[in-house]
Amino acid sequence: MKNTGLITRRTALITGLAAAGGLVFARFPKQLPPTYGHLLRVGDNVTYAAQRALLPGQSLVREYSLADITSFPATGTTDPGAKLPGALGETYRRLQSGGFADWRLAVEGSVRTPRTFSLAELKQLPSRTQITRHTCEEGWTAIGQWSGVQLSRVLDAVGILPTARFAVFYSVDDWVDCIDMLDALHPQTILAYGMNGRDLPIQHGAPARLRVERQLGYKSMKYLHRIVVTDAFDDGGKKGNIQNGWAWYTGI
Ligand SMILES: Nc1nc2c(c(=O)[nH]1)N[C@H]1C(S)=C(S)[C@@H](COP(=O)(O)O)O[C@H]1N2
Ligand SMILES: [Mo]
Repeated sequence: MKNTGLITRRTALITGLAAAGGLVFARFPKQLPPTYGHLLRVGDNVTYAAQRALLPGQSLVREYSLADITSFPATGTTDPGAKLPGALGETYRRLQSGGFADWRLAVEGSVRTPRTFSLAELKQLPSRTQITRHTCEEGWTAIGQWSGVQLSRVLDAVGILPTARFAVFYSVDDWVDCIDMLDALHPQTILAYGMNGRDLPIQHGAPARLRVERQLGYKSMKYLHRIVVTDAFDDGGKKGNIQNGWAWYTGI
């Protein structure tokens, strides 16, 4: 009973925060984050709302010059061929030994013409090169140059349906993660196949990785093999961020 006051106050605070989030959202009804309404994730709502309110539409992150490029550590999975168990590692080793000529990126879901892209086909699309700062949740940052194709070009090529709201990414090392259409169509969101003027190295996600420049490093998925456009949020289940205790939206 002694704690009732405290609990009530805390509940009131949380309710108040949720309400504040709701107020902000009243102005952005189409941009509710999928975790909206989950009290323990009220921070996601506020961050998301603040980002969307402060950064109108598609503002660009800062791009640096060649002289700013730093050394760039590789984290998480850095050698799928050697480290992944069984068929996953075996498949990657085979693709790697063939110079990724047999690698395919499937793009499907809420699209008019689902298809796969070879690396050569991705390289035929107009390219974009950007020098950006990567921020890892572990506390380090690094500046690197990324070359690839804008995700929006790939999505244009398959024709996303008007109901599409998210792009879900699948990696060789079995991560599942998604971003909303605002980030998916952002001009600096690219499928990178080059780094610092060379082919994307194995440790950095060869043959192609995502770069989501307005979010923390772990949203930039390495070793892509499949993209599914969806109308509804997909938390990726046990392979996704949320069930592993990570925030889905990590705007910086
Ligand atoms: N498939 C996959 N993508 C991933 C990771 C990973 O382990 N596997 N690590 C993430 C994290 S935490 C960061 S900081 C960056 C690291 O990219 P880098 O290894 O090129 O520095 O990739 C992200 N994407
Ligand atoms: Mo990270």
